[in-house]
Amino acid sequence: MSDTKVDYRKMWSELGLNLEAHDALLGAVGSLYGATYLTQENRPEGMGYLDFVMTEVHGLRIKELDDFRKAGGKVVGTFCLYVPEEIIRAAGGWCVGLCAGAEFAYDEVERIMPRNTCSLIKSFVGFKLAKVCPYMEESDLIIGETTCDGKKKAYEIFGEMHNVYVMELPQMKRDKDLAMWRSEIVDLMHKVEDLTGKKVGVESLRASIKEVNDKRRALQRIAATRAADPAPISGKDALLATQVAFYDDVPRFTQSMNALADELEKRVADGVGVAPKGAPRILITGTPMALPNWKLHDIVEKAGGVVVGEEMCTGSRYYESLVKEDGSDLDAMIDDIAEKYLDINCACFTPNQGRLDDVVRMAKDLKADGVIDYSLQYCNAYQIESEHVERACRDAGVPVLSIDTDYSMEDVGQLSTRVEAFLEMVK
Ligand code: BJ8
Repeated sequence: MSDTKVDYRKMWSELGLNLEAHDALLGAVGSLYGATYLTQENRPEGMGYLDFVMTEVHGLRIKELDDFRKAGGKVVGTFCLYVPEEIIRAAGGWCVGLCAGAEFAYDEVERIMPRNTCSLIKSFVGFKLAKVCPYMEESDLIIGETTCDGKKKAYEIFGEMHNVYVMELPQMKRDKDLAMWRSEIVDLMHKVEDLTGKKVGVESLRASIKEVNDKRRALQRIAATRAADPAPISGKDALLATQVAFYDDVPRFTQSMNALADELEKRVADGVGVAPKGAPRILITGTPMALPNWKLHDIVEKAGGVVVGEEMCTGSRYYESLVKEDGSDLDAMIDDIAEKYLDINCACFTPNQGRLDDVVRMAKDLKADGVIDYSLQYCNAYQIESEHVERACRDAGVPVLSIDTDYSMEDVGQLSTRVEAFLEMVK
């Protein structure tokens, strides 16, 4: 959202971006950010860091990636939580999570894939076709994964436009699946080593495990403060922290989030909140909300509720569990990484009881008055799993509302009416 007229245009142009389309995207994201974020009252001061990061989202951070690559470094882009950042960093690469949270160039996308494809997939293909994402263009390699069928097939098309490597992810969590997954992680390690020209060693992997764990620990501290009533931070701001975690510089981000957590812990001790005490508290579960998808959080919070947690890949699934730090050698560390990552509860897996348990546990821990189960349209895995989520919540005595939507703003009025009625019902 930096001023598109100055500074960075040469860099964007060298990256091959379509400057006109890129200006349009940046302008739209800037306006949305202003309307969604900067209108909030009583925000924690620590959010200033994330405001700054967002202001420079295609500016300073891209310059850092650019300088890193010009000095011989390699950038690896990812789309899914299952791709272990620790391995990429241990091989000397930088990892950036690619966003795919906005509608762009759908007309072009629908010429090459069905209309009834989920927004997230259409978004990343659209960003590539329209040449508007500098993170994609800075990625020397993009890692795909065999999660849902839509992504799996989309990577075949995407692979014709970019250097893509696909990891095979099992769909069950038996011992033999873990063994297969571990071998995929070893293959990824060799792939990234070939790219960077650096071997993963015991010390580098140990350091990267610690570094990424520290980032997750900072996010865990922020998440824990959201159990307080009044909540010390809005759901929107907490969501933004997780979204930025995917692409910001790791040590700098961790330091800033620990400073934010210090402030939030003080707010809790002082009884300071962003929403009045007693405001309806909502846990959101479902498909990930990639930048700049803030739609549902905004609807809930503008209707007088407060989002106190996200059971999703841009939420607890990202930071709740850590890789063990006591692995004695490379093999043991790779075992630990394989175990931690296979433990993520995506609806692509069957059965997926762990997610249902997490939703109920989080609703209790965060004292949520209700759960909203959010699915992107045409995402079969999450839409079908919705039945189990509803049942688990009802059995636990937690009211639940299921919502199917996409990235467009056309249904905001209708969703607001449903959310307002739900908030009224849960209080
Ligand atoms: S670990 S949730 S990031 S796969 S919404 S593209 S599933 S049709 S995003 Fe995901 Fe990894 Fe799972 Fe998380 Fe397909 Fe559904 Fe679209 Fe989805």
